[in-house]
Amino acid sequence: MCHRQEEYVKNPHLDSMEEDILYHFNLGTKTHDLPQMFGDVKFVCVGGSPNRMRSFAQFIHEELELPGNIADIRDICEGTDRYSMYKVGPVLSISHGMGVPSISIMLHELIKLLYHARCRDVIIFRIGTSGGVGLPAGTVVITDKAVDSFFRPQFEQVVLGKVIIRSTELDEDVAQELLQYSSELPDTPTVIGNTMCTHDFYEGQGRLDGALCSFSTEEKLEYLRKASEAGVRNIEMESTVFAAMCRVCNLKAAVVCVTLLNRFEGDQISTPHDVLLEYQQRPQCLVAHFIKKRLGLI
Ligand code: R2B
Ligand code: URA
Repeated sequence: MCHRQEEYVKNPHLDSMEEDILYHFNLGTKTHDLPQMFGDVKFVCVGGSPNRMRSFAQFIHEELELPGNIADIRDICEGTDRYSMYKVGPVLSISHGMGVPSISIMLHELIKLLYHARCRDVIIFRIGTSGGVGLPAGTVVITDKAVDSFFRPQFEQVVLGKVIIRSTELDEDVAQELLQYSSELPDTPTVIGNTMCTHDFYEGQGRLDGALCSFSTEEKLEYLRKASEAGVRNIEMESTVFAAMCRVCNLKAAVVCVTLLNRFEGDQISTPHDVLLEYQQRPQCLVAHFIKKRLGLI
């Protein structure tokens, strides 16, 4: 039996547009042959920093033993400095900046890109950093549910002056598969848990060290305890909108973030730079391992 995969986009207006300009990528349907450029993409990895996503592309190039030189992997979005995008074989690596508005603009254009390129069966990963809730620094958290600051598994978007609520559940099978593969990797302590997404790094995450702070140490710890009771294991700034948009658009998605500190013990990120770099590679190694397994390379 032939199963027709649902389209990734959910917008009836798109079909009547003569041209679609993906403004923040500096790409477009008239100026670029998107099916030719991206039609074979099967895995998309997104993360905050442009440099990290370039090194991830180089790393994947080596892991997949692709031909050519890593120095030749160029930024497809070099015509704009909003986002960076690298393609290595079936893997696309894109930066999304910090916070919900930045990643949501990127996701609108990415999901349209996958649609215009007629991609099929794509899995998308957010690989990032986070603050741990009761976990030692360096732990990888695979997100079960992305929750908001009230610990609700939902994302609220204001559309035409009204609040639209979307669910933030992620793909359970991909999460379980990632957890299983983590046990095959050295130095990759990994858990599955809820990830809280906030709209601020300082007050919004209960930090005492921002330019403003309106609460006591005891109130901060009480909030973190409540988060922990609600199953929250880490805190970052993009997971709810990432989960919500991918879910509505039928994209299989997972969030894999390493913790940089235990928020019960402090707020400042004081770990040495080289240790932080090693931590940041952990989600990359896990996702690379997943991709290699799926491609039958290991
Ligand atoms: C994790 O790290 C960034 C803040 O430092 C933010 O983008 C996030 O989600
Ligand atoms: N990213 C966050 O959003 N919070 C942290 O505490 C660390 C990284």
